[in-house]
Amino acid sequence: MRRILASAVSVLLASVSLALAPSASAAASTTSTPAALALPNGAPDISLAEVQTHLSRLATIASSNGGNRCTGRSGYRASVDYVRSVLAATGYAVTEQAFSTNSGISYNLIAELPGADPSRVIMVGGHLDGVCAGPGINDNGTGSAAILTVARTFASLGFRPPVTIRFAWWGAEEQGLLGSRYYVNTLSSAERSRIRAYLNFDMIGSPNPGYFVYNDDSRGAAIRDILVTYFTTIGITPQYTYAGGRSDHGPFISAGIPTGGTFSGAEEIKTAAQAALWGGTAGRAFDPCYHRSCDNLSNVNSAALERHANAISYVLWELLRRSSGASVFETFVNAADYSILDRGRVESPITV
Ligand code: DPN
Ligand code: ZN
Repeated sequence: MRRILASAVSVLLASVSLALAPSASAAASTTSTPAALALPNGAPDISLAEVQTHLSRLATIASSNGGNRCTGRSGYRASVDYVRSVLAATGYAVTEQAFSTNSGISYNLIAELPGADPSRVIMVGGHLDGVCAGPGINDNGTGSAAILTVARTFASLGFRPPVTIRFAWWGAEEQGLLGSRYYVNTLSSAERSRIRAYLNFDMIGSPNPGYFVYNDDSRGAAIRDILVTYFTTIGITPQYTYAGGRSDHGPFISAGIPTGGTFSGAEEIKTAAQAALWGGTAGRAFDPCYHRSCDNLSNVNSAALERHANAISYVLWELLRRSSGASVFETFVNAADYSILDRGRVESPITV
């Protein structure tokens, strides 16, 4: 596993550095192992076990803080402290952004992996808060834990991505996207224009799961298409969802930043056609415990969580690949048969 991740990244590193040192690619092609356990585009596989570890820590935080992790209460502060400490132990410099709400002070957490070109940033985020009615495990412990695992996995590769990857855990989503809106509104226009894409993950382990790809931002069409390709490649037929006003990518859409994301469904009822596509129970909500006290660890479908968590890695890797410059990749792809560098792939017009 380690070796395979390392080989996947050595391919990326070699391709990034090719313009400077062509011999690097030759070295990589002779020493690398084909990325058998990597995702179809060579992206690092995300450990379900690690996602579940973070998720159960969030569940414990809820149960020891009155059963919730909601804005203005101790369970939210403890959630921030947990994610922050994991990131710090991974070597990230973490920024906390405090803002006030009618329910009290809330916090956004931001951490980044600096890129070779720091003037371009890809953001990945989800909300860390939950409702006060329950522990908020599917909504949105799942997205929070998966993004944390992606942040740790990408950091463990020890590479410098071609552009900066910035991870965000938002506060006060449940009060109306307050954290993400605060973040976007307080960016200078120069900072805003550095953000080339925002990827959002909110509810990705629903117990009667769906496989939805956001389709609510025309600027994010290329991101949407990457995610559709990912699901199709792993044998799942995704459907589009129009979630724009309902999660933290909303403020980014309003700011003109390309967005995308995946979703496993909330209170809506799974149709017979959807059950035929994805399994599960027709006529039942994707998440019957949505915003309720039963949104606990048993309210998560681990297969769905693993697939959606891997979607994060896949889309991030694909955007990094595209941001490195096609000519560099094409030169390298001739040297070895790695699935990571699919020369025949149709390029999207997105500019990162
Ligand atoms: N965040 C939840 C909500 O605000 O209702 C559920 C949701 C997540 C809805 C993602 C749409 C997309
Ligand atoms: Zn949510």
